Amino acid sequence: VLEDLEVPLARRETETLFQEQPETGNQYLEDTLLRSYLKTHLPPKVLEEVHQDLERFGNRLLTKIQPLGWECELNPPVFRQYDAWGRRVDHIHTCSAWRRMKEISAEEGLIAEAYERRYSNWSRLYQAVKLYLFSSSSGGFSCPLAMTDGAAKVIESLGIPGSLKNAFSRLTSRDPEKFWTSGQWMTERRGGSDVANGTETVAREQPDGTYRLYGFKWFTSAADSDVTLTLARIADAEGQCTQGSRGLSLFFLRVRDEEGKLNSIQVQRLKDKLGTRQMATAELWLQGARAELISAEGRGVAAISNMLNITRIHNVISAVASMRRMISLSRDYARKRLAFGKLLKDHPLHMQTIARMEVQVRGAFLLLMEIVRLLGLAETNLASEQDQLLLRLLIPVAKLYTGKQASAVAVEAMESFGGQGYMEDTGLPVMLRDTLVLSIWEGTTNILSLDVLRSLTKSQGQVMAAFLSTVQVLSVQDWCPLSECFAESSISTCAALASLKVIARKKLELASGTEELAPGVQRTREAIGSLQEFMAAAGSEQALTMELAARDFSYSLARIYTGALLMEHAARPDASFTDVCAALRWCNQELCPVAVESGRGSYRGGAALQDGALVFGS
Ligand code: UCC
Ligand code: FAD
Repeated sequence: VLEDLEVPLARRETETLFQEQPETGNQYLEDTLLRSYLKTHLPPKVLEEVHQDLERFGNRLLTKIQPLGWECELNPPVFRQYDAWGRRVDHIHTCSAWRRMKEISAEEGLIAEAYERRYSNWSRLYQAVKLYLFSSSSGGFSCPLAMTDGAAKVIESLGIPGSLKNAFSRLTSRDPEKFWTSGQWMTERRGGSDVANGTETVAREQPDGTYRLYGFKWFTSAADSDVTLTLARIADAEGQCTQGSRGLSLFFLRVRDEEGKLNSIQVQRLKDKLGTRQMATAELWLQGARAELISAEGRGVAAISNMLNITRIHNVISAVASMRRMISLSRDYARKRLAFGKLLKDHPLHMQTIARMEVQVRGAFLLLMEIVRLLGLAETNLASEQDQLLLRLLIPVAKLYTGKQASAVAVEAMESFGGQGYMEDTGLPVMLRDTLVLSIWEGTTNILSLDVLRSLTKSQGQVMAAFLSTVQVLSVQDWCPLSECFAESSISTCAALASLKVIARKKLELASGTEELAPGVQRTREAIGSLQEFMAAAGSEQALTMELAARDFSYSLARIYTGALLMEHAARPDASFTDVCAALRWCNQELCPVAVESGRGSYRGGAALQDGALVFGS
């Protein structure tokens, strides 16, 4: 009888016991690193205005925008190919929350801010901060915003030609009625990395000087966008096209007309994606889509690279934002969840796990801020040549590194919620899935590692000049072995690296004044030395060495530069204990993996043969 009574009692107890949901508050107010960064770098007047707006925005995100983001997840786009009467309509239906995100983006000036330049060189950084706060609540709308920003950048860099004035003002508008978003159609079936050989779309000139495009675009995200930039090959009078990169030109086109009718485009289907399901990614047939040529003929890749560099920065923003959000939730959960008689936060091993993620996000955040700071300088003609070279180098470095960091952190953070982390309706798996794409789109890790090499070898003269003037000023000739044994291309590689090191050194000099940071400074200096030795040795090796080393080399640049940034931040007079801990911990990892792997012979021809044998088992 007693047992009968106890069972329902126990059940009643369980029925009334709920695990508390992890939550975050106002993301801006809770982000101490963000706030300390802004306080350190922004001029006081700018800081005052920006602070007020960000606090307001943080509240809006929490109360209004986050629920809309979840609605976008629950109501993914639906494709309707035919109407009830059998007519082909190719309609991509998006939910009202998605459409509201578009309005909010305009109201908040999420693109406009960067182009109005109210705060001169700080406008870009301010825009990036708003996008960073918006990202994890945006229900995937960060994606079209990235491409919209990229399109605006391309148009601005062309001097805003008359024919694109309207488009530019809409892409950068604060008026929800006027605001347009853009797509970025680069990938075709034959290849998304090798765009130069993968693009088969043909452009035929029309008597009025416009073009009609014919081809198939294999991935087109935010296919509900108003306009797009895309690549195609111009056919000559005989219908012949130039193959390779030099045959590609850049086009602007409106996706639909005023009535919403597609511009001679057919939607084949929507992609069935692992994540980013809130957003429509379509396969499109261009069947004579009317378009405007906006680059010089054959300069399509170079022209669209302005877009790529912006969207890659947005990728970094999303990577950092997703890490920050996962860790904030994980932190909150640790305060609420009991295990073995105490809260998770009182289990040292659990805290170590979260602290390791925290060090990662701090480094990534500072790297992001550094890039948008440099971009802001470049856009207001305040950047030195060296700043510009650094910006070009750091964008692919940051994109490839933070993409991988974000995936690793998302997986680890998911585990920190135990089984609940795996439950769909907690929203945590959504974050994991959406994070995994960050190392694929906008250039995969390997492709961006090769882009890092491209950026080093490309502007040889300028880099050399920047290098020489910097070394003269800072008397660090000993930093770069410009020995005669270097091949031409290696010299520019070496020079670009040296300018990177000079910056790192400047930051380190600041940090070396703080005694507690000394071990970190020491480790970073050693890593720079190892990098330098690697470069000296690589200079006399075959090109294969640098290709095989490209990924580890890029990781080394990311880790060393980020270490220097963390140290700089920790060397501020009002730095906290945790700033110092984060810097030291970052520097305790292997900062120069390329030197370690090189020492193991990983980049020799023999290693490449072994790789092939290992993969194919022969
Ligand atoms: O994935 C996509 C959209 C996803 C949805 C939106 C996400 C938004 C962000 C997240 C927010 C949530 S759109 C597709 C993205 N596709 C890629 O990223 C392509 C990846 N492949 C590459 O990056 C390749 O390296 C290519 C396509 C750039 C290689 O092309 P080429 O033609 O073979 O390369 P070349 O011949 O080396 O470069 C041609 C010219 C050169 O200039 P010149 O001719 O003056 O010497 C290069 O220096 O382009 C220049 N160039 C660049 N310049 C190439 N890349 C760059 C660059 N990054 N910056 C400056
Ligand atoms: P491939 O180029 O076939 O690459 C396959 C693998 O080979 C990769 O791991 C790559 O790193 C590796 N590889 C290739 N070449 C080399 C090399 N030389 N050295 C070493 N490794 C190499 N594209 C658009 O244009 N617009 C969009 O809106 C868009 N939206 C997307 C949305 C989603 C959700 C996804 C997943 C993709 C989207 N893409 C879009 C496409 C995306 O940009 C490409 O998938 C990506 O650039 C890779 O191209 P690919 O798929 O052809 O892979």
